[in-house]
Amino acid sequence: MRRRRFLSYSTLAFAGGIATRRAQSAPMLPLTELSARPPVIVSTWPFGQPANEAALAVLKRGGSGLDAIEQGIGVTESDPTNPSVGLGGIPNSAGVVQLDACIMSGPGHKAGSVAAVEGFVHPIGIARRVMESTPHVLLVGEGARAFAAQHGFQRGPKISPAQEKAWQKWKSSQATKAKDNSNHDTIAMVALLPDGNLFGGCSTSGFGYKLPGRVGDSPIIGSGLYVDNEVGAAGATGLGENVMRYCGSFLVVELMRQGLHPQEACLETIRRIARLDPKGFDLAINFIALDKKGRFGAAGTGQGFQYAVTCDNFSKVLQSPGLTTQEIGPVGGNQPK
Ligand code: SD4
Repeated sequence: MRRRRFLSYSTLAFAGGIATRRAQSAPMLPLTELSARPPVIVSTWPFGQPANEAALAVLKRGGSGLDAIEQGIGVTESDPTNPSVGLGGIPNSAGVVQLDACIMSGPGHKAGSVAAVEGFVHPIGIARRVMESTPHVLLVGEGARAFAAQHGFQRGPKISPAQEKAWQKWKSSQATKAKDNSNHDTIAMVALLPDGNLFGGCSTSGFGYKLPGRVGDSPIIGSGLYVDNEVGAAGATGLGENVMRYCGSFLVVELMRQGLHPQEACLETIRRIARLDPKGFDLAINFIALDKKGRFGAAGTGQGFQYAVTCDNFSKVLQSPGLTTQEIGPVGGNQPK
């Protein structure tokens, strides 16, 4: 019973974020134009654009791919007005912001990740430190917090004043209204450098008013992010439970390996999930992808997903194709056996 209530609250909260994004308009380019000479940086949502631009500036100054990802995503994490990434994000049901993040390096196929970490401004930096200075990939909760403290990471409040107010309201009404809980989104960022190497990162405050300890797709390698230096990189945003049950980003990369254009790989991943899932297209999931040739793309369920692409001569927010209305045959796990 309590579980059912949690799901319905959170689904409403989540839907609010997607609706907010849908209000903005951006061009949808044909497949032939979804390509650029590296460096190319692709990230989720319009708020990814300043993050991409910061990442590109890092590369221009001679920074590494990992520096670009860390500092680019760091821009979004530092924004106290962003209600879905960093400590300005929506808290869990106990009123505490628990952050998830991961980072991957194509060279060496390295990965680092933190989940449900409280009170630190830059989970992406902590994830990188896990990758670079421990034999592990993922640290969670109290262990991640202690690690971050030991390594001197910047601390922050457990919740922002604005989110505290919204949480108090949510708690007293015990009913989530979409308008109170907009922007449940993640920054996933993937980058291709001129030397052909790929990098990626992902950071989020996750699902609003989630159960304490809930971990979504974002810090899970292969779900919220995957980088394969031979093929390409992909990242996800949306309802993590619907991504992590399918290893979504891994699947996008594997479809690129089979020769699909990154946008087709994102679309096919969503079709595959929708065919299997009892929810059909009612999944609230979105993917971005970038391949080794500098081709990129994105797709989402619904109509709302926008993503940002930045390279030397342009920086744009683009609209991805949505799959709600597309006729692809039976979905929702109802396909003939
Ligand atoms: C999560 N995938 O924690 C994240 C949230 C998100 O758009 O990306 N929302 O499930």
